[in-house]
Amino acid sequence: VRKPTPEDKFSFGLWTVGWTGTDPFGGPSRPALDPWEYSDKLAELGAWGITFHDNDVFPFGSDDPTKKEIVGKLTDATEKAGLVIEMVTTNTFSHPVFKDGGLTSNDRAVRRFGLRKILDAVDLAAEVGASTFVMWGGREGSEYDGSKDVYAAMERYKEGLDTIAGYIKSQNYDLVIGLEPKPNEPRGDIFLPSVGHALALIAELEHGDIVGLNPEVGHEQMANLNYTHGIGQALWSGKLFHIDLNGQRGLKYDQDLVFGHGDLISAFFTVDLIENGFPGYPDGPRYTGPRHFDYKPSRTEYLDGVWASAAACMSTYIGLAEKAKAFRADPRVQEAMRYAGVYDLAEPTIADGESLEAFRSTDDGFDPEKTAERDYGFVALQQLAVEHLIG
Ligand code: 3MF
Ligand code: MG
Ligand code: MG
Ligand code: MG
Repeated sequence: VRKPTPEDKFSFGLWTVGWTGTDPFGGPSRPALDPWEYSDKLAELGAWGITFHDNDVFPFGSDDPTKKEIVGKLTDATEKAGLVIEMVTTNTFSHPVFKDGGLTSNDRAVRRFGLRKILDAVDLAAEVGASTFVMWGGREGSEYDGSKDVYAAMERYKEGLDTIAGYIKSQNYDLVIGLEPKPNEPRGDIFLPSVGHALALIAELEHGDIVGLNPEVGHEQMANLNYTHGIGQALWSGKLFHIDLNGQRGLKYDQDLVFGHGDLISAFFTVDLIENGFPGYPDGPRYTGPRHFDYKPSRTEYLDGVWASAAACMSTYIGLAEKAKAFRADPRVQEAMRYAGVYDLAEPTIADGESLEAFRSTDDGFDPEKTAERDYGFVALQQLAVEHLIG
């Protein structure tokens, strides 16, 4: 597999390569670097950009001069390394003040504090030239159904999002918001548990035109959902603004494995959709944003392993992209797709100009028994994908 280049648009959260291995059962298994110490190595590996939470860079509660100084060191380092800062987000989950949420805490004073912190991070995002502002409401949710008025929580979520999106517009910031769904962890249940839930909330917003999604592979898979379908629907809705690529093996805690180290065939079709688009709509919507990794270098690894795992994310993506190109170009695959009716799904069911009356009164000589004998060949098509994948 070839080496990544900035044209690949690979980016990494500072909290990914910067994760020290602290989990609920143990402390750090490796040291933390300073926020500006990641840029050179990421650039050397072929990354294009970085992303961060406000408090990945400066500690919670820092005063303005401290923030300015630390952010300055970071932007100097990224510029020197030739990296962009493509996305910024807010940490409204680590400090215990957010234990019942930021925008949907039952405590109004916490909500007011949380919203101010998010607006500050929006200013920071604009200042460092980010194009996406991600919002993962990790503590928005509950453990016990009796503790939360869900109607009120949706009202407050909407109020918060419209305030933030309205502020972005009022400042003419070149920013869009990407909501990140997750079903659970750290809360027992998190609001906006899936891509679909987030799309439904966006549809209710006043400023929903600049609010879209940042779906994460593992988050959808933790809910046993299909990530490729999730981003496919988000694309169809014009709402796929950003992505979090990683790996997850089944219904368990958020593993944040290296991309492809979970469900490899699902990762193959995710990359196939991103790189090659919808088969029946060659001119249809495409994802052109960053290939952003939100993974955790496993706790068993030390610093060499951190960099090896970052390189693995990019290498796997490139390898899968090459395989997916070959898959689509393979005449056997195109024939199998034709046989399977994949392209036929793009044809409207009722013809242009055909009246509903005419449509209902013709049966086209359709024979359900005969048609039920159709062989779709989906298995053969899938086997071609597997053959491309294993080489
Ligand atoms: C948690 C996540 C988050 C979000 C991040 C992005 C800490 O499971 O995935 O990472 O991706 O907050 O904005
Ligand atoms: Mg995550
Ligand atoms: Mg995750
Ligand atoms: Mg994420």
